[in-house]
Amino acid sequence: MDTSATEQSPKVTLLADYQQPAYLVDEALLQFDLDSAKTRVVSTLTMRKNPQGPEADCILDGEALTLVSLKLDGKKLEGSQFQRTTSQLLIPNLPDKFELEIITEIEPDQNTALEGLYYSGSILCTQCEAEGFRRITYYPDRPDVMSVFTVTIVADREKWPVMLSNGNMEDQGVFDDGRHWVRWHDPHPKPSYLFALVAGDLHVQQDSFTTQSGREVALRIYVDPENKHKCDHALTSLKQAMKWDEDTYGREYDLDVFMIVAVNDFNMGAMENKGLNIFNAACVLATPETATDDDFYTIQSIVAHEYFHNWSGNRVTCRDWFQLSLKEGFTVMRDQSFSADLNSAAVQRIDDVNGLRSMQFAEDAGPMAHPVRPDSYIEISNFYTVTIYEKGAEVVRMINTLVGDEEFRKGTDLYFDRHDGQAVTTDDFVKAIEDANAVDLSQFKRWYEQAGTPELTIDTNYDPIEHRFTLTVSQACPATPGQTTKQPFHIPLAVGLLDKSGTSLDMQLEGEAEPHHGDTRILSVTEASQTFEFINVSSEPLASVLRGFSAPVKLNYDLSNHQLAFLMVNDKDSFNRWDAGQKLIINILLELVADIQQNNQLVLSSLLVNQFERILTDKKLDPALVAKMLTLPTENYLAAQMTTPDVDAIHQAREFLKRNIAVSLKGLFNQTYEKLSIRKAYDFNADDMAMRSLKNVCLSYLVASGDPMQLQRCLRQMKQADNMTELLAGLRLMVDQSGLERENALRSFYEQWKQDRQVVDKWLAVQAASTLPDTLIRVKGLMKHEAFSIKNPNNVRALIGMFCRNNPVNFHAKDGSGYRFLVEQILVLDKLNPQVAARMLGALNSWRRYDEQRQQLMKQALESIAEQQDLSADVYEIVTKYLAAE
Ligand code: 0A1
Ligand code: ZN
Repeated sequence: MDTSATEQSPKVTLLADYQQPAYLVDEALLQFDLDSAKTRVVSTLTMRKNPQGPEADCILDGEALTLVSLKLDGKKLEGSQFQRTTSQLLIPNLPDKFELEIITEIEPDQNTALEGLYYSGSILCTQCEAEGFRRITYYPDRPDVMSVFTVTIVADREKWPVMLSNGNMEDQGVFDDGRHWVRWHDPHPKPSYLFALVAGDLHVQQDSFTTQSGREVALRIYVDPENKHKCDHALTSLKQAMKWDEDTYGREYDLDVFMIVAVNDFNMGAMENKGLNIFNAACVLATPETATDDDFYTIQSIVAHEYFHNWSGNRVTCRDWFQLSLKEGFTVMRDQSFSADLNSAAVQRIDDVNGLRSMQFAEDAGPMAHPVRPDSYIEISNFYTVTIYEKGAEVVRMINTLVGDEEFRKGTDLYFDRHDGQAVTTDDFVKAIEDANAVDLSQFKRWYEQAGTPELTIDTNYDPIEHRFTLTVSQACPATPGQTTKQPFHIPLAVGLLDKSGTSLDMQLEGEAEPHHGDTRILSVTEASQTFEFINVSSEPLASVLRGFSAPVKLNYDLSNHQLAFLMVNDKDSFNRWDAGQKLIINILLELVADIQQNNQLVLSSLLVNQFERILTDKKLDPALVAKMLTLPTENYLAAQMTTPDVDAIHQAREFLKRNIAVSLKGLFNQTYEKLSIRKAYDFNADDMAMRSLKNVCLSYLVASGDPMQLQRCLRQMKQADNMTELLAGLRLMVDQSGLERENALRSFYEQWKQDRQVVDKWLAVQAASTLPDTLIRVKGLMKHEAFSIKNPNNVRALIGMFCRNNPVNFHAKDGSGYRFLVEQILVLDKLNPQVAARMLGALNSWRRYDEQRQQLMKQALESIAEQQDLSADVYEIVTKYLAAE
């Protein structure tokens, strides 16, 4: 029976409804007759009833499939023996054990959603997480069904010389008719979301790695032949990651080969398919000429992230998609500590926290706020969020901080050992840490259950007679959709006490026999309000709290600008030094915003200029840290600090501050720039990267000073640069300057790099971020350029995403033109690629925070999307949640 279901409003999935699968798949044999227009899939599943499962019919998921035939234990099933809807296949009356043969056909080159099997450039590839496998064949497409896969691929030999799937290659051969075949076997049972297949005419870059137990693993990176010179960095990163996971977590790789494939069309960064990672080309390919330091850095961390999933995600996987942070939070935490170990730990922490505060805090404060372990969703693709990933990582990091490093490692050893080959929950993860260390994390688990960013308020008091210092910490967490009241969190609060000269004071709590030695100690905050009494404090201290950002919270701690300036140069904790500086800058900028709103004369803070001068001349400071400290917070972040953001005043205030700092410290910026302009060949190492970052910050101030000579210097840097870091830094500065020089710079950049997709995306993004008033017109023009295709997610993110998310003055133009533009694009994108469309909607996340006029315009924009018939579940979920009553 074939029922073409009529479209209803999409179904909500609830954690509370979780049931074990009714049927399990022990073995999956897949045969692909491959071509881009039509691929035939023969799936032979050895299945059995789950003894622990509910009494229910066998239901297989399947979408956008043509069913050719269905056989049960070798016998063809007629249409009356099963039921089919647009998303499921139900087979009643099955025995306890049976074999199903399902033949389906799919059309990879019609697949613009990039889920399932699709065609990218000239490569056929798959993306199955979270629910893409059901677009390849009918299957119980849920992570708690784990099976051993054997995959045979048959295709034309000329067209598809390389054919890959998960696991180890078992056999291959050639037919007389010009086709060839290959068989891959993955001995590790896995859920369908980790299935992968790739075919194409690919270049392979090879290397090898010997594991700690002495096994030799072949490493292969597959790319389009034109990119064969761009694989070295990813390969080095992979070897670093393999070694680090052995040293740090005792995790060894478990197949004979580890493969990475780069594709141009990909919805996300990369995917950890067992033994066959598929990457967005932008997250693998790099040469100094085409990739910036940030790109090199990101590639290193994404390669590691996907590799680390081999244990945190693949060997131990998620029971259901509510547990997504089980693998993602833990794996991000692991990749962050890998990057911290390999590069500058301070800079890594600053970047991680900066990202968390600007993206995740906004998510927590908006209509899509959800816990690290959500309890409902409409479309799971919408939950690959900064909350699941970045806040999830902070949650695991806090566990590590609370129990200690050795204890954490004992806990993860137990976790991997206990749950190897299983699909488990975040509770199982926490339980393993508890059991290995006899600690109680029951209150801590609220971090997984409660959404929202807790706010900590710090009050201090010093009694000079008793030499007592009292630190009172109160916590509160704002209501979020569906969660009005919250219970107190268990928060690790890292603190240090500084005396007037900046020296650390011993910290002895009331009741302790001995003072704690060391600059920092962790206080365990569990109550709504809690007081810590420090005794024997010889002089009035200044407390440095939340060192290293020990918990993902907002801090209300009233420090004067002078105290912030003091911490900015004296704090022992690099993160808090940076953070004090940022808070000082924010205070100053918000005062400037108020002055602009009241038409007051703007005045430059000499306090800030003095501190900048001290930092720039501090020879002991890592130049990378100096660069971070001199970087002003983004306009978006400033907007998040205001009750009602004033986009224009923020822009003006920031420009004013930057220009005036530049003018005041021009000599010093000049000198530092010159000192750092030593010509030497590009190398990706922490020291050189640090120098380039500071050099580029200096250049940005010099250009901001308004001196026309500095533009020439910027052009000179571009001309002389032998690397993309310096070239792009120059171009970024040029795009905010109207005039012929800008146009020439853009034109010659494009002429030089038009063959390189990664570089062209940068060229698009740089223009979309320009603060010049004609940017939207230019963005629209660029959408017609040969370099742009709306079907390519990287192009969309570079141009439309950059404009809508990172160009607040233009996107939030008072006439609503930015919002209308976004609506038009979302409606087009939703028909092509719902995941990408839904992500673009994120630009309107904070719409309720803006002034009345902009709110109205953004509301209209959202309503005009909500009104559409046939919206994807992805866009439907976001738009309805955004519009839902407060
Ligand atoms: N698991 C991947 C992320 C990912 C998720 C979904 C995708 O397609 C919709 C693709 C990749 C990771 O964490 O890297
Ligand atoms: Zn991941």
